[in-house]
Amino acid sequence: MANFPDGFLWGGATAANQIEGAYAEGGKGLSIQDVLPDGERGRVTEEPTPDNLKLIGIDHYHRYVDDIALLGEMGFAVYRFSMAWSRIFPNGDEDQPNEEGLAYYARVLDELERHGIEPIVTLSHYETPLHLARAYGGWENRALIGFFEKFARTLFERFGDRVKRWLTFNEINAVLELPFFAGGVPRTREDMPLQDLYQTVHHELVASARVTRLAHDLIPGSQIGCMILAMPTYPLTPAPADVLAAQQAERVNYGFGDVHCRGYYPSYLLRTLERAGVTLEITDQDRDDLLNTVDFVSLSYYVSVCETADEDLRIRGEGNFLGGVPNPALAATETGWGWQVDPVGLRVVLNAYWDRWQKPLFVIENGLGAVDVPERTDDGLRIEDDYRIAYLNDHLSATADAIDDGVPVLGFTVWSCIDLVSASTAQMSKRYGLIYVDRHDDGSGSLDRHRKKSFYWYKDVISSNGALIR
Ligand code: BGP
Repeated sequence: MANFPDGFLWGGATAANQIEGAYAEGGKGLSIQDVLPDGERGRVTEEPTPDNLKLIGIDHYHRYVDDIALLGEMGFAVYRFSMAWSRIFPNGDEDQPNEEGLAYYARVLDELERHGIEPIVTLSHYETPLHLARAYGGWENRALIGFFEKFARTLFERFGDRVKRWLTFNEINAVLELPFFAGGVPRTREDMPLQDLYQTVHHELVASARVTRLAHDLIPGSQIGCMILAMPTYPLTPAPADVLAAQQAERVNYGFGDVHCRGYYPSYLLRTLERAGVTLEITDQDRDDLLNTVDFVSLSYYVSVCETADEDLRIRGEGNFLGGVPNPALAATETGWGWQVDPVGLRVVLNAYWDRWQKPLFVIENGLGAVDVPERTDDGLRIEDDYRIAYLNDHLSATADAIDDGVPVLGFTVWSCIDLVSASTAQMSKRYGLIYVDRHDDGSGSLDRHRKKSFYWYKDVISSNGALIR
């Protein structure tokens, strides 16, 4: 039996662009997601096109009252979601916020309060306003720091009495692979020299630190987290050259947490940049800003990868954006999308992060994207997603093991509580939810909600504070 501490924060997570829809309602401006019909896979359209499932999403914008009631039914202590930047500042560079957008999120918070669910709000979940991408070149431009700070200040001033936990950038390290998707930079990775890529990263890191300070100044008792795409990197073989290659690959991702938790660039990262001929523009003010470190580290965890020094073996497998060499020891445990399932990797990463940063951790995303095949019964649809239950059980068990190892883990929010549009592939058929949404890849479907078997299972997990986890 697994042991979770009293007060462990059980819940689920979503992102505005993957659930809300209503892409042009309520005064919302366009975000980069509105012109990315295939998710992160590269196609960028001039205007929103009807094949982009995110334009309607799961229509959460209109159905949030019922959706939140379902979260309440599961007994959620917390719910992590994002407030879409382009709902609050439609172009991103206005002086005054869009009151209709603020009113919408105030109503969402009302519903959460009604069900006793604490909100955790992500400020930026792959949702840069499109205008900031097109007119300014996205996060490659230092001007975005100020626009982001204004957005954050608006939310902190309006909702700071109701929201204490905030996350800055979702999966901040993803920008290394996906400059447009994660950073609003209208260039491909291949066309971006390391100099420009790391300058982009630097602007996001400074912005994250500046809003951390702002939250601490404006919101008594606020807790600010960074959010890292966690992907433990194992050596492909015990050969020392592979161990070194794995360590170096791991550091590429560690760099983000190091700056967030220590308040300055680690020497290995500065040295790597220097060797590559990169000279970052880091002002004295930036250095001062970076000293505002986060209160906790949140992470998404889906896959682990391997690394090798052998060029011939360095093939890139499928994975959560960053990818890596597939693990031969996990060959038989792929999801339908080629992601290798590795619950032990979660225990590995929780221990490694705690050892390194000594900040409380939050598993803010973990779950299984799978095809569900509903059966029609007299009382509706039945979805027997035992595979999802098994996946979550094993990852929660690994979380409990890490807690038992001495790692302070604040909570676990399932990705996702409800089916939504996938980020990487923009499909509905890659379902993550505990709640089924009747919508399909061709856009058809009633949008009705149905509780899956995992819904009832998670409800029992929460009410037993994890005692059901094996
Ligand atoms: C993370 C993102 C989420 C989410 C999840 C699952 O990278 O933060 O937005 O979607 O992964 O990935 P996907 O939807 O690509 O299957």
